[in-house]
Amino acid sequence: MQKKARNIAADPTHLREMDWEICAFKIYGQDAPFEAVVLNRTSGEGVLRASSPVDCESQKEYTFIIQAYDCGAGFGFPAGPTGRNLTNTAAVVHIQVDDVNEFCPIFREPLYKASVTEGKIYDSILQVEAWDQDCSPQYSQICNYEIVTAGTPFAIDRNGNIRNTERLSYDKQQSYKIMVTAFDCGQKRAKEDVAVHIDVKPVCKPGWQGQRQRNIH
Ligand SMILES: [Ca+2]
Ligand SMILES: [Ca+2]
Repeated sequence: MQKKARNIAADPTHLREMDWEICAFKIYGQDAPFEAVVLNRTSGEGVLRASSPVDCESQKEYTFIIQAYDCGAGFGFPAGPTGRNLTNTAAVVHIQVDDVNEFCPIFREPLYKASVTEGKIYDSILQVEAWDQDCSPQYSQICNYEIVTAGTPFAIDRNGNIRNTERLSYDKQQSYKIMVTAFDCGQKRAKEDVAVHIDVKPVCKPGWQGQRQRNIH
């Protein structure tokens, strides 16, 4: 607004005005929660500030017109500035609301379950997924998943795909319960980790099948 004031001073048509002091700025825009206050009537300097809290999650950006009013006769009525507006002093203002990383990732499911056949290596046993309410990609995208439980024969990639890192044996362990967490791209961790239950299924033994067949016949 300082720049705008200098433009006014440099414009001879305005310098000829008897009374060209700036008495008010008015904002024209749909529900723009901003107000402009005159700091210096002579220079036209003012400050633009939010009249109520702005929240990136509610609205990411605002566009409105700001108009300066001189101190002509009639200004100051309760209904608002009625002075002559200075036609060169309208400006379009575009405001982008920066994001704050206030939300943690949340897993879409309260519990994940899968089963695998023993002896096999899987590229992906199952995929877990978390999401985040923040408005910017930086603070809402999930950049990393981690297995919290130590010493498990599983690994997880950046997309939440869980795979086994070794062949599992039903005789050794029939099921696994592991805890998984997620991080957004601002490194904010999920408030609650999620449990993943993986059951190991035995491979059918030929001898057992043979016994069964004999019993049937
Ligand atoms: Ca976040
Ligand atoms: Ca946010």
